[in-house]
Amino acid sequence: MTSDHAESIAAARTAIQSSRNPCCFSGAGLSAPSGVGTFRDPGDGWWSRHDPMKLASPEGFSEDPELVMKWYAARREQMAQARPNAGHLALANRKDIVQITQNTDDLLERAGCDRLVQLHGDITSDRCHGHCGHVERVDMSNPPLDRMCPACGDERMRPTVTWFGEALPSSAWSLAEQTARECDLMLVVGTSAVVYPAAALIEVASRSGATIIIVNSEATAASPLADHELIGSAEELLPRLLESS
Ligand code: BV8
Repeated sequence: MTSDHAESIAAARTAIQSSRNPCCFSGAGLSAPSGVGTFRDPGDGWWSRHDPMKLASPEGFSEDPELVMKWYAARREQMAQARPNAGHLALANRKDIVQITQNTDDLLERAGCDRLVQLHGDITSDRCHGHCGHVERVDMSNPPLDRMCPACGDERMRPTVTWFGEALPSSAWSLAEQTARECDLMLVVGTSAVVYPAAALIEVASRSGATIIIVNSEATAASPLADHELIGSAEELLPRLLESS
């Protein structure tokens, strides 16, 4: 840990300690140390092997439902092996921090976060693509493949996640927007900040006067908004930022 790194951690810690209404906005980089693939990191990112607009979209699903469900099965099996890391646990121990996440895994929940807003849905269940309302939890270590909805039989089952071109869950979005407007500090963790409208929450918080602290392994599109930017792994930095000394 270089000395200026230690100084920037100390400055960010002071800002967090004096905040009265903190929130956290997280992305795939928070779960990466748990072995869950990110979306845009070169090399192992999920999108590097597949075209996101093809696999995480209604068009891609109707074009090749078997391929899409095989992609989700691979991701689910990877997530089934994952455990919450020190970053998840450090966040879970701070019950004063509202968690807004783009992640569809259940690691923040399993770490013990109870104030959790999942903007892009939840990969641990499937629902009827035709909105008959049928939902079922899936066995992540033995995930289902392409199949028709057992309730209506008219449409296929698909993950309860928000695909490109689909609206975010309205209750989650309005809660996240209100939280971003009212917070006095936003901790932005492990996101490339390129997916909208989620990434706009950082601008909303900044415009409302909140202190923006970014924890990421590289600079991102949100870097210009940062009051403090800590470049490094969330698994290592979050305990240093959040744990009481
Ligand atoms: C909407 C769920 C309107 C699925 C996801 C053209 C066509 C269609 C739409 C659009 C278009 N152009 C623009 C759009 C809008 C589109 C969009 O933003 N596209 C972008 C990509 C250009 N948005 C949408 O379509 C949204 N819906 O606009 O609807 C509408 C309104 C009303 C009615 C109907 C429609 C829906 C967006 C949601 C898409 N779903 N996922 C699934 O998971 O399969 S997005 C996907 O990206 C994930 O959810 C993920 O969370 C999200 C963001 O990615 P990140 O989390 O940031 O991950 P990434 O890999 O990018 O970055 C990780 C970062 O962590 C990196 O910086 C890395 O350096 C860092 N890192 C790595 N390791 C660590 C680390 N940092 C710290 N520590 C570490 N150890």
